[in-house]
Amino acid sequence: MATQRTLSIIKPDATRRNITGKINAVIEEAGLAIVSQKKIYLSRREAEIFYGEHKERSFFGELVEFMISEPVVVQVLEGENAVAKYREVMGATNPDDAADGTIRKQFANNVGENSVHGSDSEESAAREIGFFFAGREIA
Ligand code: FUP
Repeated sequence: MATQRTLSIIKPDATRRNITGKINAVIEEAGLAIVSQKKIYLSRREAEIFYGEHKERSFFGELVEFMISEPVVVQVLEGENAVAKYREVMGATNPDDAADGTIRKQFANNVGENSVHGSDSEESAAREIGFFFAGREIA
């Protein structure tokens, strides 16, 4: 497996609870390196574009409000097979279905406030890293 990069977001439920360090510890213990990160407020427009694939879903409005309610930490993670690896480390979207030891099992409040985002494919990772880090050199 080749070294890959993936885009992670530590979401508002986690920044609000001051647990970004705990989540980063799980990421690093899993062997993924945090090669870049920044804490930012998403604009409404950015949140709507980022989750555009869900715009017809009933939860879209709530999801956008949530994502702009507090700062987020956007990160580029690197490691062997990083896209699939981070999906494993995050656990299932709904924390009730997430495996023990995963970030969502340990920290998520519910299916909406689920603490982290991770790209779902190499193509999404490239697009999402470009969305947040375009034009910047990444370590
Ligand atoms: P994931 O790839 O695991 O982040 O999950 P999805 O792309 O399916 O969903 C993206 C986000 O939409 C979730 F992180 C939270 C929100 N969502 C809900 O609020 N309710 C749902 O039933 C499904 C997703």
